[in-house]
This record gives sequence, C-alpha cells and structure tokens, in this order.
Amino acid sequence: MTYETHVSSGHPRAESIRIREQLTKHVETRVVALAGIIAHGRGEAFDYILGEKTILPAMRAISAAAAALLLAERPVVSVNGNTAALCARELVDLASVANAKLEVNLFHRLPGRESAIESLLIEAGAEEVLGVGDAASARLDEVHSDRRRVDPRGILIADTVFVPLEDGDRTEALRRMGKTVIAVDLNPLSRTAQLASITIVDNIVRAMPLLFSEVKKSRGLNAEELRTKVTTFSNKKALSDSMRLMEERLHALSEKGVYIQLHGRE
Ligand code: PTJ
Repeated sequence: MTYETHVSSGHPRAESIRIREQLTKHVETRVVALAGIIAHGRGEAFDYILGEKTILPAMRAISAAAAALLLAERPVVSVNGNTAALCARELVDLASVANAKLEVNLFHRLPGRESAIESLLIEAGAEEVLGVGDAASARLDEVHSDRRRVDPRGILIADTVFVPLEDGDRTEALRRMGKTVIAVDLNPLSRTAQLASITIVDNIVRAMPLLFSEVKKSRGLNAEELRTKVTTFSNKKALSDSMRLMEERLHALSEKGVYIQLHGRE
C-alpha cells in the first residue's frame, strides 16, 4: 500500500500519519464515514499495545482463515468504508484468489457512499461489486442497523463471510444463521472479535497482504489438509493468546516506564 502524504519518511510516525491521511482524504470522497475515523483511533490504541506488528496468534488465525475461504462454496468478502479506503486493491485480490464475491455492506448507508466505494473497488480491478443500491434488497432481520441490508446473491446465501472492521451485531446474526465468519479486529475485546469463528487480531493493512499470500499458498493443499487447519484452530485460544501478549508487553514496558529514548542528549 502506498499513500500520498506531505509527511517526510523520516518522521517517526510517518506510516501511521499516512494511513490517517488516507482515511481523512476518503471522508471527503464519502468512502469513509465520520465514525470510521473514531473506529480507526480505537484500533490504533490496540495496535500500540501490540507493538504495531503481526503477532503469532494472528498468523495462526490467518492460516485458518485462508483454509476456511478455500473450503467455502459461496465465500463473500464484505467491504466497508475504512477497509475500502485502506486496502481496496488487497480486497479485490483476496476475492479473486479465494473465488469470492465482493459485497459492499455499510453500517452508515449514507447517500453516495455505496457508489463511491464501488468506484474505488472497480478502479482497483473488481469486475463485480454486490450490495450497491437496490441490489441490497434482502434483509437480515436480526441486525439492528443498515448492515441488515444485504445482496441476495452475496451475503444472504454465503456460507463464509470475511468481515474486516465490523460491528458485533451482524457477526452475531451471521453466526446464528450458521455461516462461518472471519473477522479482522485489533480489539480482541470487541463483540465482533469475540463472536467471529476466526478472528485475526491485527491491523487490516498488515493482515490483508498476509491473508492473500496464505490463500495463494494454501491452494496447493487438498480438502482434508484444509479442513485440519480449520478444525485445529481455536478462536478462544487465539483471543486468549492475543490478550496475553498484550498483557505481557504492557507489563514489560511498565517495568521501564519510559521506553522511548531521547536521541541527541545523554
Ligand atoms: O463504513 P461503515 O459505515 O460500514 O462503518 C465502518 C465502521 C468501522 C465505522 C463501523 O463498522 C464501526 O463503527 O465499527 P466499530 O464498532 O467501531 O468497530 C470497528 C473495530 O475495528 C474496532 O474494534 C476497532 O478496534 C477495529 N479497527 C479499527 N481500525 C482497524 C481496526 N482493526 C484492524 N485494523 C484497523 N486498521
């Protein structure tokens, strides 16, 4: 992912600032909801605790998620504003390698947003984008937000749904409908993280390329090998391990108090 910025690459938080600029730019294009900026801030806080790197439990979840996507008969990659702004190309590539449909599904279905996201996905190479306008004609009764509006060719009939940066009630509803739900969420305490079948506790910008590579690599495995990857994965353990790593890192840093060095002064 390369984002335009006015910040020099020498800035210690250059990458984080670039990502923020990408999101704020897309508030103007209507791709990102204002609340998406708040959601991102919450994610950043957890990423700080993780040390802004992909942890082993996330790698394990990515491996199980890749297998689940390849085993699925009707997989769907659900796209919201934040994910489209940050990784449109990666979402399109993932859908392509996993043979999945791409569907826009928004918490805030405000005028112009769906088509702005559709345009971004098409620019990134998508041939078909479900869930836009009248195409989202089916309803998930258990969902109490605009996310209830789904495409009858996509999420409604999907057996596996990839839902990065989600709100918990749809994850819960999809699970109740018997679907496999794969989430990406930096917050292991969120309802989405807790209720998904497979939760990747990582930043979406790091997780997407890893998931893409893993799906590509796992295409060489047979169905039995893929099934073993899914059945030996425990989301309870993955979340538990993620929380423990956060706790251990915070504990180690708390021993130091100040852990960032002031350069140029002894
Ligand atoms: O585009 P819309 O209208 O569908 O709305 C999208 C948002 C994200 C605003 C909406 O789904 C929302 O309000 O989500 P929540 O309930 O704030 O949950 C978003 C979750 O994503 C939070 O738990 C954050 O910690 C997490 N998160 C935010 N940024 C990232 C992230 N997880 C991974 N990578 C990130 N970059």
